[in-house]
Amino acid sequence: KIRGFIFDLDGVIVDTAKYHYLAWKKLANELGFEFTPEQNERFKGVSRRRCLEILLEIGNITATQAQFDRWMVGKNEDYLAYVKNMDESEILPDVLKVLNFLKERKIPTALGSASKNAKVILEKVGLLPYFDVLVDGNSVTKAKPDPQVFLIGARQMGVDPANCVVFEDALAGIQAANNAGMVSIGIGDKELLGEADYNFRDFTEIDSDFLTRLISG
Ligand code: G16
Ligand code: MG
Repeated sequence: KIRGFIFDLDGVIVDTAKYHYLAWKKLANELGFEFTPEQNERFKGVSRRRCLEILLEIGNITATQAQFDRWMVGKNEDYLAYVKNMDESEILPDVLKVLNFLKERKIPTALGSASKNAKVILEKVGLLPYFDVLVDGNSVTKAKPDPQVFLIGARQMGVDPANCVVFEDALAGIQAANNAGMVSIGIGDKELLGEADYNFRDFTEIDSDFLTRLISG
């Protein structure tokens, strides 16, 4: 029986990956190399610090600590310039349908994201009131596939991990949910997310019958 619902942010609720991509691409170009959308796939669900490490590997660049820190700050400023213009039109299709289903039934919800900007993004798109618990990049020390982010979310909701479900678009996130002993739902490419308990292309494929079955076990 599912008692708590946990949502990843980027790729599940909103498509901020496109803004992350543009900000990383700008930095790569400034450093003199190209960064493609295909390469950006590796950045999904990965912390900002780890993304920069991967980017510098791609460009074959060694950075001093000071440069590394400066590039982290610069990328985030560029990213936040995009976030600043976000509004409710960027909520992915039928996400609100699912959130309203849960709200009407007073079922606990949590956000479980690697992003340190999660709260401001939820505010921008008007979804902050839909979440009882926020666990983001500011409150975790271990990255997905470590289950930490989702276990904290379950504890703060007051729900046993075995009674939680997680919506995720990244393989590491599905693995984190599985490692937490939760039901995992892959949102996106089934080929990439085959380890999930259930797979859907997006929330338009999730109907109230499915949600009702989850909560009535
Ligand atoms: C998101 C994105 C990642 C990004 C990370 C950290 O994860 O998918 O690409 O690097 O957040 O973001 P920030 O730089 O805002 O702290 P998630 O877990 O929401 O999919
Ligand atoms: Mg994601």
